[in-house]
Amino acid sequence: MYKKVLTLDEFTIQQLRLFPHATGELSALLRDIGLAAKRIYAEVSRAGIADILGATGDTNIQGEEVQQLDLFANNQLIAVLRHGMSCAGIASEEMEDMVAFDDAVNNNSKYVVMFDPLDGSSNIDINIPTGTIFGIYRRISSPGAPCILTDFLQPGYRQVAAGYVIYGPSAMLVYATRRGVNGFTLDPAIGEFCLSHPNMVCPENGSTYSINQGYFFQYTSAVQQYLAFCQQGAKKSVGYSQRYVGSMVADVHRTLLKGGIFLYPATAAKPKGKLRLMYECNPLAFILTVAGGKATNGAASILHLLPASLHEVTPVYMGSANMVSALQGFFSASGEIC
Ligand code: P6P
Repeated sequence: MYKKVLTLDEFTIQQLRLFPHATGELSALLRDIGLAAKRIYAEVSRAGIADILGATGDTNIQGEEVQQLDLFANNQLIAVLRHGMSCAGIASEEMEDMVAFDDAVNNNSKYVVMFDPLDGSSNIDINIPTGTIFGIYRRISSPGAPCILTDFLQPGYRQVAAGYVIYGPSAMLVYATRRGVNGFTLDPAIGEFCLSHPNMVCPENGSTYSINQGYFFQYTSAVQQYLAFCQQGAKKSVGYSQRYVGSMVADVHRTLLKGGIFLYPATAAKPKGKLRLMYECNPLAFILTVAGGKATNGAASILHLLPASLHEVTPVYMGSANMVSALQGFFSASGEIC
């Protein structure tokens, strides 16, 4: 018996049918992002063949070397969102300032989108999974005029939807609204994202912790004690294993599916953390939280941090609720305020 598998387009339209009051703008936005993701994956999966590997010679606002594929991904997302009718403007890891799509149609759109177009792109040359991360907010400013910076500087809990696309052995788009988290795997035979992981839930517990052990002596004592707990746990056959891809989307995707905890603490070299609040931590924290997980900066929920600027960074600990809670116990015991 052939099992009907919904495509992303069919799923978003089905959601629209369930909520007749919806205007369809959010569904259209998600389909636009899915289209950009297919174009990005086509290039990422050809990176070794097409002349698109390597750096452009520029550095971005983060002071990081811009890879050619970063720019390609950034341009694909801007193109589909500007051409669509659901996005008033964007902010990107690759660009210092926000971009208002200042035209008669988009000025009346009610959403803005923030994204990291290709997270982990430094791993492309060695064929390690990378990803696109995005968060969607309802604009605060009045429609009819270009969107403004205030529309972007909102706490993560105000995201209407958030998601990522992981470009690995297959391309998979995962997105959350308040109604749940769903995963769509790209079927190359039909060129569509198909619903492969409905109603995703983050297990309450897991058996992996994910952190760059190389910075151990730069971490605070609470983090060091927690890592020792994870490692000693292994002796008590608790079975904690360390897994670290070095590509946030890949490490968080594994954590969402299998449980576990992902940690990127502050270090002596990066005392405020490395990962960006607005277009890395907030979208992934939203997804994990809707899926039943937790996400904190050590002192507060990631989703309740009030952003002061587009590119600010934060320490981040996210994953299985029970594992994040256990880590928070180490912060409380040490009296550490992040
Ligand atoms: P480190 C990739 O460069 C990235 O932004 C994230 O995807 C990843 O989690 C992190 O940095 C890795 O950083 O310091 O461990 O190399």
